[in-house]
Amino acid sequence: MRLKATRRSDPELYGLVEEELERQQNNIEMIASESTACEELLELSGCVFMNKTTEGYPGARFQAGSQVADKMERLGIERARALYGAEHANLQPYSGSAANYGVYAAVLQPGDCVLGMRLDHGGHLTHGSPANFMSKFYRFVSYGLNAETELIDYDELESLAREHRPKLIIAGGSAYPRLIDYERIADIAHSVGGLLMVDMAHISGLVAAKVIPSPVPHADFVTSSASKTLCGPRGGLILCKAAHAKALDRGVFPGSVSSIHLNVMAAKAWLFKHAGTEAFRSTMLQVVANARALADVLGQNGFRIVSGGTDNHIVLVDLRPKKITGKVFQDALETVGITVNKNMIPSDPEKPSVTSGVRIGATAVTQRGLREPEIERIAAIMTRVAASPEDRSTLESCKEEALSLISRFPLYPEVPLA
Ligand code: DSN
Repeated sequence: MRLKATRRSDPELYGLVEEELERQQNNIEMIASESTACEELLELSGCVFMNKTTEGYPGARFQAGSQVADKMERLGIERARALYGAEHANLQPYSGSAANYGVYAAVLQPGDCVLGMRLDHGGHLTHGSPANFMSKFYRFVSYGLNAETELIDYDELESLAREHRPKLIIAGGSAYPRLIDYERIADIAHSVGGLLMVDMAHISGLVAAKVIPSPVPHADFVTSSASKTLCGPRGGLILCKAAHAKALDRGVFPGSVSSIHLNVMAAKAWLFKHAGTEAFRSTMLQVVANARALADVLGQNGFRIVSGGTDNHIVLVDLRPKKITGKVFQDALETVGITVNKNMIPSDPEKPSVTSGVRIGATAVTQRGLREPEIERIAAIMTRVAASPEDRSTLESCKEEALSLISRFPLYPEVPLA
């Protein structure tokens, strides 16, 4: 990439960036939370806004010299609101997790009850996992999936809400491949005097492109990171109803963040314009088509697809019919140049470091231009690897095929690499 100064002053570090670029170029990247940042995002993330310290909100800053930052933050907020049809937007959270903390800071008191989806059923660490420090402050109760359909068990969710009367219900997660009935969960939350927060981190690009239904009309708060299907920089955002705007802004600053990462905010502001284009929509439509093609072919080849398919960018695969674990499959695929992550399947008998499944995402490969024919070839490679994860000659020939496939789709076709 264009790291000319770094190349001169720190060849060692420059070498690592080059090495990572080469890794990304030569591998088929299918981690569901990843995407490829375009040149504008790389530029803006490193622009001079990085030099400016500012806290507070436009027109009410704690540091002088924030006039331009004010204009940029206002522009980003307006673009985010327009993109999602939201009444209010806050772009200051440093990440999707920090966005969730911002909402908690806005509406919860220590000891309050929160109802979120189980991590091993597709939720997120910040939605109530005992491993996350939020569980020290709030009383998290978890709902999960119906054992047969592997869809959210809305009846269980409702009865837990009636029993515990949570102040906040959280919908959304990291490994849920299906659509969510936001209206129903909002009704449940409001009927027990609570609020609904939807964490749409994984699907916010698909929502922006109107490829899947939006939680915005139904949820009191919607949180997201920008770097998953939204294909943006690593940062967070929160949308909310106007009635919660003041509380939310206080929950974010001074509640849970301090000085703003203005450089990343500038990249977000660019993104919110770009994500409203036809080009972005057509990429998102293809993301879903590619994920469906992957689920179909893997299913035909003897893998069990959790919930029977996908409505978004995620395919969650149960490997037990193949008699291998998530760890073995992830490692074997890495050897051949396909990057996925091991993932718990619902009610997984294995521990999180082993797992019975993998989670596969279609976003980054779709950005590179892969369509159904290439996805079918990837599924065929995955099938061969699953059959012989320790056979060196199988892995060698799969590696050659994966490299020859991905080499036809440059990661940065229009960017000079030096
Ligand atoms: N939860 C991680 C993931 O989905 O990969 C990142 O937020």
